[in-house]
Amino acid sequence: MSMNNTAPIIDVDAYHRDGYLLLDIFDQNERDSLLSQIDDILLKEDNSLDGAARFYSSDNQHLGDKIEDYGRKTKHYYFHLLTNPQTMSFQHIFHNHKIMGVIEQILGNQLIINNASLFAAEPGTTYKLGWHRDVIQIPQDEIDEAKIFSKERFHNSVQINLPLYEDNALWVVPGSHHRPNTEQENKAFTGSKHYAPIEADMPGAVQLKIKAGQAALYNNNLIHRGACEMFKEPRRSLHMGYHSATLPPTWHFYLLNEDMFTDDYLEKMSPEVRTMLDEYFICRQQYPRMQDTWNFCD
Ligand SMILES: O=C(O)CCC(=O)C(=O)O
Repeated sequence: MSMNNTAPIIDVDAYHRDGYLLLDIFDQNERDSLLSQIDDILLKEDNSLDGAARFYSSDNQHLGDKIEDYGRKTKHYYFHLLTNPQTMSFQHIFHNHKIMGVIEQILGNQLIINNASLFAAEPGTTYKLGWHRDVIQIPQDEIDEAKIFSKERFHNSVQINLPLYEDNALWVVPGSHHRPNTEQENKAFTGSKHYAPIEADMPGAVQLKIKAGQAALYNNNLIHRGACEMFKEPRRSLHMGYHSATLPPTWHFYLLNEDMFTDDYLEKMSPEVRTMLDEYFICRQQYPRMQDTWNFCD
């Protein structure tokens, strides 16, 4: 895919300095249309919302939820979109020209999608994911912070959150993506290199107030978390990750479960999404070993 000149121009230096950036992406019509495509699938008559407010731990949210379970518990849901035939009606978002165009300004061209999900919750839900950097695939004793969180190392991955309602649930520590943890941050992590305890206080934390239709682009090496005491509006936030095929991928690239791509599913995809998936698998053949992405030579 090549640079699209209708995408907004972003301040790439500010993105690299802070590790994140907010920008306007969707107008009201685009938002409403996406929202109705999503809610048509999510709010089926038979998934009645239980309304009982209690806290469900979100630690393992990345394992993914089932669409038909939506609302059975008052919890934050995480739906995988790349591997789910039920969510095909809004897979066009993966190749949206504005999204691709802004990410190309950071990573260069030949973008490959490697993650896509939907965060969804109903008003009254409490959501707390522990502070982390997205390094969960790396065994803790192999995380060499000075090597992988540095200004010198180009991080070939951009993550994007795209809320369709105002979303205040993403918290970040600005600038933490290109340096190891400070002593105070290490204290907050209490010895873990993956997740801090849910109630940990993180120094320098900033809550991102992302308006409906805006996007937060971020370097997912940032110390960040998802957390909201109580959603006042529904949460419908799309979440995607890309890298450029012009450079080796990072560990974020390896989350996709290849077994989910049955011939039947691949055949039903739109030609654009099918091409994106074909490009993903070509890249995966080129870089088959996830552990090379952190055990690299200087
Ligand atoms: O809920 C969010 O916005 C952030 C989720 C998150 O931290 C993650 O998926 O790694």
